[in-house]
Amino acid sequence: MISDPETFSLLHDSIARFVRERLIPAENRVAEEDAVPAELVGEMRALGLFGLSVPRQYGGLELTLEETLLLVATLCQASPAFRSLIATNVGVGSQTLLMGGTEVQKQRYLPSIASGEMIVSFCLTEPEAGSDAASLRTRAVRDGDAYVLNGAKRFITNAPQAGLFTVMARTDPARKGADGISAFLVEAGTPGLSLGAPMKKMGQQGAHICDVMFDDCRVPKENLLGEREGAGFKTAMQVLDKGRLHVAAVSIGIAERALQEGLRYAAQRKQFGRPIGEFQLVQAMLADSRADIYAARCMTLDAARRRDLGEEITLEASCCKLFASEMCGRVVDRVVQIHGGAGYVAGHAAERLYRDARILRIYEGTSEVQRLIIARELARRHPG
Ligand code: COS
Repeated sequence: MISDPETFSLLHDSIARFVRERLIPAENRVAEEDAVPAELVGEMRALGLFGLSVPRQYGGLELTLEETLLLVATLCQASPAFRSLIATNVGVGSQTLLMGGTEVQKQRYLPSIASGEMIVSFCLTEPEAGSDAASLRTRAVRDGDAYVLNGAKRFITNAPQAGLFTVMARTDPARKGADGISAFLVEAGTPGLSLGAPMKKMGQQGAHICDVMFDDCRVPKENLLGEREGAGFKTAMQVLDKGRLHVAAVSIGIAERALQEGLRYAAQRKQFGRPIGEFQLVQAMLADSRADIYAARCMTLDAARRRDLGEEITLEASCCKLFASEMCGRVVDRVVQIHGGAGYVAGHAAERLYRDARILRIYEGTSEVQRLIIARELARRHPG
């Protein structure tokens, strides 16, 4: 849903210009230094990018989901590392607070999350609990006016920069599945909280992940999300419904950029005396990519509009995440193929995009998990 087309169009234009003039020229530096330069982080904050989805009363821009995803797709025409920096503040981090937090918790943290002063990380995955998220083992035991957390979280996006961690931990060991899980707001610097070294990754240099460890980490009882035990897993799943649409938008943005690279190369590169774009087998790869991107875009915006209207979109979000991330994999692969040997050489955008895109089919639920969710939702909506 676009709430105010004129204002949104101005905002979209300014982000598109920022992507073109500031972010794309900085991509190689980000990849080489494995960091987003501080001046660009400042500009991203000034544009309000960290608070796109946060309500105005907490200092954000309060965009609808459709508006947010349109901007995310545009932002992702530059290296996805830029989007990754705002991803947890705009997506899973802030949304956990918005969907499950008390008013006091929201007022305490959301303004600095919206401004980008505080980075928030979402801690669900563990070394032994990936796709089977409900089997997580991190424990939270009530002790007087606090909970004591012990356990470890894995592959946590933005953890090296985070000022706040939303942590899923088991408060009821008698319940092995989802019911025994609660969510906690743990501030960086809390004794007993420590970080592993940033992990080296296949792609998306400039975006950082690491392990987060809790060793007798005392968290005030007021930082139990929603001050309610046992609601953490469901909140995490609701948040992931939206998160999966974000990943679909990222996939659309990366694929769009890859297609532009493919079109440019096909027009410039000559073989057999002609630009390779004049050969039908190359044209077919470009045409299939455009059709793929268009389909992903239509379905993702449709699901976002439905969510904006208050519909439950678990099935649709998984369809979009599955289709768009697989689509992006196909597109970047074709674009490397169009580039031939040059597409395999470091320093070319096609080679980087190929590596950057691989994680899309894995994080926020693998393609296999999305299929499982779609099948379950189908069975639920159409009982025998
Ligand atoms: N919205 C609201 N509630 C939800 C929900 C959703 N999207 N998905 C599940 N729930 C609820 C269920 O209704 C169930 O509640 P009841 O017991 O009251 O019925 C509860 O949560 C447990 O759900 P379920 O039984 O489906 O849990 P499973 O252990 O079978 O796990 C999957 C389901 C596999 C879908 C889940 O573990 C998952 O999404 N795994 C992937 C994790 C992931 O995406 N990780 C990425 C890292 S985080 S960035």
